[in-house]
Amino acid sequence: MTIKPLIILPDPVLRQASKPIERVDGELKRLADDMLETMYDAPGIGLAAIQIGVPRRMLVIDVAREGEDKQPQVFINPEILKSSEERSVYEEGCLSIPDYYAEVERPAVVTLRYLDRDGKEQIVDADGLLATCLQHEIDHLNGVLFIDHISRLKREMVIKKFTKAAKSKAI
Ligand code: GNR
Ligand code: NI
Repeated sequence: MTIKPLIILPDPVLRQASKPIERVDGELKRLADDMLETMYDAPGIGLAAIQIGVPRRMLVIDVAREGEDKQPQVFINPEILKSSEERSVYEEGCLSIPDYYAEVERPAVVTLRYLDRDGKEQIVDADGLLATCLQHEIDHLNGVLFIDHISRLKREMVIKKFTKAAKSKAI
């Protein structure tokens, strides 16, 4: 297992749409394990493959609370079948936009179809933090970031700040 470097805003890779996965094989399982290790190391509660530069439709999540046993979950080719009318608001962050947080409103409950780590189709209802995190990660698969759900003024300020930081770090 390997910790991979994270892709950070404003890298255009984050705006790429990820491609469906055709085969759940050993190579894909190794990628899932690397994603989990990278997520736990960060630390974060979710990670999409594109955040380590791999444009494939897979994400990992662990929303277990501190002190609870680990609950690593792998979602391959996830699709939202249904979203609730009810909304919920969470303060979100993103490993690709370090140290920036903002409230985002999303559907409170989503019904999801996906393949698990063994390539088996699953359909589940998710609510609470899991629902928010799944929607945040599925956005990544479509090149969408949580700052796309906040005001334009705030978004432009964040992008400007990260663009400046990237320029000052470039050699
Ligand atoms: O670690 C993360 N925390 C988080 C908090 C609220 C809503 C979404 C998230 S996902 C984020 C990790 C990440 O950037 N995943 O793409
Ligand atoms: Ni993110």
